[in-house]
Amino acid sequence: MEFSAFRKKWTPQIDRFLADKLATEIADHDFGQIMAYSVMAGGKRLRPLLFLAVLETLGKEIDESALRTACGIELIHTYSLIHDDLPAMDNDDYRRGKLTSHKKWGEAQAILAGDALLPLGIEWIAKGSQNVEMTAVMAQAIGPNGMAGGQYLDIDATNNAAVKNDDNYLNRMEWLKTGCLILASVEMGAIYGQADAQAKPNLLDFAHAFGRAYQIYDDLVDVVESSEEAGKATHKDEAEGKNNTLTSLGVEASRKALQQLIDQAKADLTDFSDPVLAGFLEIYQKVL
Ligand code: GRG
Repeated sequence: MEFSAFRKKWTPQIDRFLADKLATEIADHDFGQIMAYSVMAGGKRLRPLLFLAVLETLGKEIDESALRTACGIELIHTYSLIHDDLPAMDNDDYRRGKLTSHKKWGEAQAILAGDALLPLGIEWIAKGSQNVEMTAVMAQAIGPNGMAGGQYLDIDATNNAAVKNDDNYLNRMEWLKTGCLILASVEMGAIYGQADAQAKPNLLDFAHAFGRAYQIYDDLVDVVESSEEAGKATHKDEAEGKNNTLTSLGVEASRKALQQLIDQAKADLTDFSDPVLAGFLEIYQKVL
């Protein structure tokens, strides 16, 4: 299936599943509402869509269990955003065009909403997949050797001027923060869809290139949007003193690196006849 049709078909189903289950499966309705406020704030659902797209690519039927597993990934992603926005971390007032969780509900409730979304996501993955390996893949991707480790490096770098231009450090930090969860979404799809020994490495190679590209894209979006708004190239992260590859590489070199990763990701998909995964790469055109 083409990516745009796939996205149109599954995004509303992901949204409905998340809304229904958060409204009915959380004993305390008010707490469920605080969690749902951030989950239902209009995310792109990139990671659950990636997981489902791998199943589609492998010809595996997408049923309610697959949907619960996919939505578990989105719960975990949302936890990371809520905690990342906290005053102790990025201190952001807005996320997905709405007040951040701590601005809306207070810091303690935002911490708790994140604390609850993380294990709920793991529970949905475990129950949806009935698969220990998939659950472990996710736990590893978000732990000290994954997303939390990347966030640690990011926070640590703010007090360490030496690493701001250290490409190895920045690449590692960005991979752990962003790439690991994207890779895990694809790897879980490969396990759930029973990818064979030829398909699995190709899917994982695609996920490596796609995940690395996503962070570069995310940094470039800020540049493109701020230059469209202001008529000149300003960069929000530079202004805020953030650490990323873009501030180290510069805009044109970042675009070139992004194009190389897209080409690599496309090459990793040549064995698959279904076009859905290649379609995810179209989102990058906006910044090239
Ligand atoms: C708190 C342990 C901990 C980790 C936080 C995710 C994260 C790590 C930080 C967020 C900061 C950031 C910009 C990371 C890059 C990843 C990224 C692009 C997140 C936004 O994901 P999208 O673009 O957003 O999929 P939506 O809102 O569409 O879900």
